[in-house]
Amino acid sequence: MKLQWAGILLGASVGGVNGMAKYMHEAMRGERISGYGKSDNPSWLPEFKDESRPYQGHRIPRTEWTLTCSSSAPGFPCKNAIDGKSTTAWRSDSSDKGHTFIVDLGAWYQVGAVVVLPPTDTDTEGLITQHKIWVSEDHEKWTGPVAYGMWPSVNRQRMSAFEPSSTRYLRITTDADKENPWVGIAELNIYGTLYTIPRDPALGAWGPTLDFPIVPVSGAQEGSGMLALWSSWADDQFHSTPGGKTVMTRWDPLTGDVSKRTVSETHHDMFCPGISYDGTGMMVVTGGNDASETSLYDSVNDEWIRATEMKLRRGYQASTTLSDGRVFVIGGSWAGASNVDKDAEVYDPATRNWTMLPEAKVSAMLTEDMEGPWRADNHGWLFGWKDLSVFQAGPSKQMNWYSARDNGSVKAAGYRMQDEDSMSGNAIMFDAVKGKILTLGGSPDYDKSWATDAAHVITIGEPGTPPKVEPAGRGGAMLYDRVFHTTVVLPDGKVAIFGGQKFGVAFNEENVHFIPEIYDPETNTFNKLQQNNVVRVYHTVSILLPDARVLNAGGGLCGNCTANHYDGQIFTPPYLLTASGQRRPRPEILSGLPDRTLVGSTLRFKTSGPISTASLIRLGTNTHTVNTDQRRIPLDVTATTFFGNTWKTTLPKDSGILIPGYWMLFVMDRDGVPSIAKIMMIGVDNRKTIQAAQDPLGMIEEENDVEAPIFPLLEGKVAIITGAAQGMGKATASVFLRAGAKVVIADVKAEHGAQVAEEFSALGEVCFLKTDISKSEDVQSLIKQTVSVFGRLDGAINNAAMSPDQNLLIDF
Ligand SMILES: *[C@@H]1O[C@H](CO)[C@@H](O)[C@H](O)[C@H]1NC(C)=O
Ligand SMILES: *[C@@H]1O[C@H](CO)[C@@H](O)[C@H](O)[C@H]1NC(C)=O
Ligand SMILES: *[C@@H]1O[C@H](CO)[C@@H](O)[C@H](O)[C@H]1NC(C)=O
Ligand SMILES: [Cu+2]
Repeated sequence: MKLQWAGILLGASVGGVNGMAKYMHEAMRGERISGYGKSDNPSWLPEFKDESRPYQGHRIPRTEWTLTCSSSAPGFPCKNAIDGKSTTAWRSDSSDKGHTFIVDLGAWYQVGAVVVLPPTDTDTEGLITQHKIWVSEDHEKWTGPVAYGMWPSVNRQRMSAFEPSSTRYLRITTDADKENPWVGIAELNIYGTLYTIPRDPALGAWGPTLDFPIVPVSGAQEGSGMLALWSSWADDQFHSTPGGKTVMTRWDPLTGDVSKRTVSETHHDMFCPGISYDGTGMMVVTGGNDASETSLYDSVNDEWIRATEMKLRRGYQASTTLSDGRVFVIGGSWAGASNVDKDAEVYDPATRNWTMLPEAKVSAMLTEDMEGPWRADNHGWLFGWKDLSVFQAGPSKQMNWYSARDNGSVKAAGYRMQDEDSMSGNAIMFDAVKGKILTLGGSPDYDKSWATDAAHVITIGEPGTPPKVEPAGRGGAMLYDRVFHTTVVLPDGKVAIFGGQKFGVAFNEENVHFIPEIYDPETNTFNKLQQNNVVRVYHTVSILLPDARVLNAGGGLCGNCTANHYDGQIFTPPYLLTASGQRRPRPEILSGLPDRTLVGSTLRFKTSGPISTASLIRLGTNTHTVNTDQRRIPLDVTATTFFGNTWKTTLPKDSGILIPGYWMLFVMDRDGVPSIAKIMMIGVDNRKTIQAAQDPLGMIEEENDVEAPIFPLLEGKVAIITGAAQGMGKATASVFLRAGAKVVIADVKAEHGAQVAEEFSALGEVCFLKTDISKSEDVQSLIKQTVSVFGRLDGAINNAAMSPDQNLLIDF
């Protein structure tokens, strides 16, 4: 403890030293360690009975505070918010401009949480739901929001916990809300820590906190770019479900908007489900508390759709998407009886029906859990692979190859060296081209079990062949023993690992890891990332965002227990930060990438500056440590350019590697700084799946009239198109480019021609040559220049209305 205290003083910022010293002195005297001084001895104090208290947080004494509120209703002054009595409150007026509450703490503290008790006598009137919290050392420069989002709209104490920073001023703002024209605070308390966490941008950075109206236990990236997160039938518990509904929140990373709704359309309590994006981009959520239901989520239209029930009842099963876009599900004895073998079945998006695979036996993948069969088939580490196969990498010590052909099959695939059963460990395909899977930690039993630090790289090849297993990191180990941790593959191929415990106990918050780590496949090492101050253990999720940051959220969902976390935190990986913690400029994808494409296609696109690599990461879905959707495909890019920064890349042809569904394409510059991703639906050249993809809701009855992909028939050919600055000639140039040809746009209109060439530069190699085709010497020079630029000439389309010297152009 002594050492840590020394660190505090060293770590305190210059402005904070005096305040900290004073606070430290009081804290060390013991009696004021929670701030209960003579003059701040409230009759009401926050209690943390139904959520996790601010980690190592101490209530800051309120005697020196000065309050400023944007307005006060008569008889409800600001100061009522800190008078120690829960029966008196500050109330704002009913302004439609929103409200602000500013606290001057009178000194500097490492502030890390705000706890608000709403007016206790008004039911839901006056509740603050949407809010933003800002902090400042000097009232001039405000940092934040350090936390924002939506608190649950029930009349009870609510909290925002954020990374502690030196703060003297704290500002809470709420937007105008027609439903709730005024807001109130019966009691406001602020918590500080007795330590600072040194911040090193080279290790990444934490913040802001997102406050959610639910405890998010499951979450998914959406094709829309938003995030969907959900709990169970209630926002805080999964027990005693009445069934039939789920509480969901959605976050829009662009606007910061957090919304809430109850999903009852699919009659499905989606707690503890299997989740996979099928080959049409529809999220398929199976089983859980309502163990036979299937819910489909069309994120682009924000619509939940009920599908056929599974053949078997399941909870804690795992699912993965096959090379043809169907979804394979296995295990799940946690719900719907554990005396039946939960063998595999397959969901087909084209018919929305399930089919059993009676020979794809679950018995091959059971662990020897001390709690018996209801735990033994939970949370499989599944990877859809070539030719309708599935590689099962764990958590059982036995690995297996499954196949979804005919009646299904299973074949043993060896062990992860000496690894034990690794329940609630993580497995992630960080390089699908090479078939590389990283496995991390877990524990032999689901509950009350010691975690391991075991880490392996498994390389899979052709289905059914033995995989190669190698130790990952020094001695085949992570830096820490972890179970209930979460893992995200980053665009650059590194793998970030968050939270978890040393000794895994559900809904327990001891033996917790606050230091994330990152695996670098190039050096085969694990390294520390920036520490945070919020516990993330059982029931947490981590999801890569399209802007290459990570959301690390949730924990708990245990009713009136102290492990509930109604929030998430954004982690910014080191690749986005300069040495001083500023944002590094990112490359930008400007144009050329389609919303939909097929496996094997060649993409041409334009960026704002030079790039060196690109990668695809499949949209992730995460619950209970399992994210079978997430995988990464490194892409080679080549420059194709006259105008600079136009690139070409070819996608893998095998849909067992490039599993159909939604993918994010990131480009990275020379320093490894990733762009914001372009989200694309990548399909297989299979009419049934393409049709379902165009029409996820099954509304189109006619033949689909989608623009047919243009096949690269003219790959490598060089063509001149005259009169291509506009109209037919321009359209022809576009078709030629999309068919793979290199095109010379010849036109007498210099300005138009150059513009068209620039516009088309994302489609392929194109240049403009000003040519008056009525002049023989111009035409001679056009041909000469074309050959000198492209090395050859294969053909010409004389679209312009004239020919030189009134003669027809011959074919070259
Ligand atoms: C799907 O299942 C439903 C109900 O079992 C059945 O009526 C329907 O014919 C099936 N459709 C297909 C295409 O198999
Ligand atoms: C699948 O199993 C059924 C029932 O046992 C059997 O009749 C059928 O021949 C099997 N199909 C294949 C392709 O093995
Ligand atoms: C939690 O406690 C409150 C107050 O005692 C009670 O109203 C609520 O129903 C409890 N919730 C659960 C999930 O037990
Ligand atoms: Cu659970």
